[in-house]
Amino acid sequence: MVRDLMSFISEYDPEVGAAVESEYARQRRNIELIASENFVSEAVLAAAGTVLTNKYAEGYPGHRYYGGCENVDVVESIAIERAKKLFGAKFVNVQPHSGVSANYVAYITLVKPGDTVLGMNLDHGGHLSHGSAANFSGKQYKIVSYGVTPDTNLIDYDELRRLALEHRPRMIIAGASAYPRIIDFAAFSQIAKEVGAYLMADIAHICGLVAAGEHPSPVPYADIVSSTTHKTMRGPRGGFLMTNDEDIAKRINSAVFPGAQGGPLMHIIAAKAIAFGEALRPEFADYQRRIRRNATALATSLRARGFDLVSGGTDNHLMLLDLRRFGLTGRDMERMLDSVYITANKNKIPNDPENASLTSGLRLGTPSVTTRGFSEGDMDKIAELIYLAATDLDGRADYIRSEVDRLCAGHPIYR
Ligand code: DSN
Repeated sequence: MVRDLMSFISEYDPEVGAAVESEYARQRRNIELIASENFVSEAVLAAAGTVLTNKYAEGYPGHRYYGGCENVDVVESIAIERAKKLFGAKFVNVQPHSGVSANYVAYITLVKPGDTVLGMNLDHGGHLSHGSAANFSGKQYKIVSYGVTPDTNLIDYDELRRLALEHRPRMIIAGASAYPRIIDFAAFSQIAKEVGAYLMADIAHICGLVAAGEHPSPVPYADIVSSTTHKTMRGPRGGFLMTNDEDIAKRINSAVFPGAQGGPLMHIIAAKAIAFGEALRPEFADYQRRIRRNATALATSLRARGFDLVSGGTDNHLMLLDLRRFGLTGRDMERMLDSVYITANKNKIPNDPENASLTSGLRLGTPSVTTRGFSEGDMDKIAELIYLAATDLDGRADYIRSEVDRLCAGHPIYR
């Protein structure tokens, strides 16, 4: 199916078609270790390419601002009901176009510009939208940042509580995009309650793990849970929001539309519905278990080869390498790996001496390779290839490429 679609595009518009075909070839050729990426099923891919892209449907099922919405109403209702069942949430909004859009809605639902918000420091593993100065969050709100302890690199819950008591934030954000350990949502909730703050949990990275019970769920604790659908969740690119509070649910709905967005992307909502349906099947829980096992195996094999891991390892789908012992920056390592067909991203480590364009760290994740069917044994081989790239790229580049080729040929995508 994927090939047929690409051939169709290439015949119709060779210029765009050639770029799409090259990207498909890159995805098939490379070992993908970017922790936030994945390969969707053919059904999710097909749904994203349906005629639903033609339909305007501002509003919500049964209450739209346009005629002809009877079919997209069915699709959106299926997506909502499946997400509710999957996460045990009372109210779900599946319209946010992305994770940042979902977070923006959480802000405008719960806080006013100028309010104090306590979020995780970007350099300690947080996300741009948790208060970075370059993002709307850092520009419109008074941000206080918490982080990890220097000795363990684990979230410092004592310091979090101290900051909350000192600054009395209106909202606390729990969640991260480069934190390899379990997040204690119950502890966050206790602190938020103590200071009378709203709790927002951003599970964009760990969504699939939460759905499968491989990471504790924030749904019983948080006023709003925001997420993407495309990372560990393995759906189309997009966002969604959950709450158990009926009043907050109403405020979320009007904050999404007309507050922050116009027409929802109904083709993407169809793809989200399919992804939530896939996640309700038993094999999805097995997939999430394998993501974690592969991450643990990769972390163990990298440590055995002398790599330092921030916090010493991983509990989830990702890990953060501290490359200083190898005399490399994250940018060096990202480029070196790219040249041998292994894809990863540079990332700051806590208290990083390098700037954001260089960084001392590299983030690695296992959702994509696990989707391809890579096993724990393959993780040791990947660790070996990363080690060879870091220590003898000139001498071993051909060997690394041939091993990447062999591994990827054994686990093709979209057969
Ligand atoms: N860009 C995403 C990530 O890579 O984690 C976060 O938005």
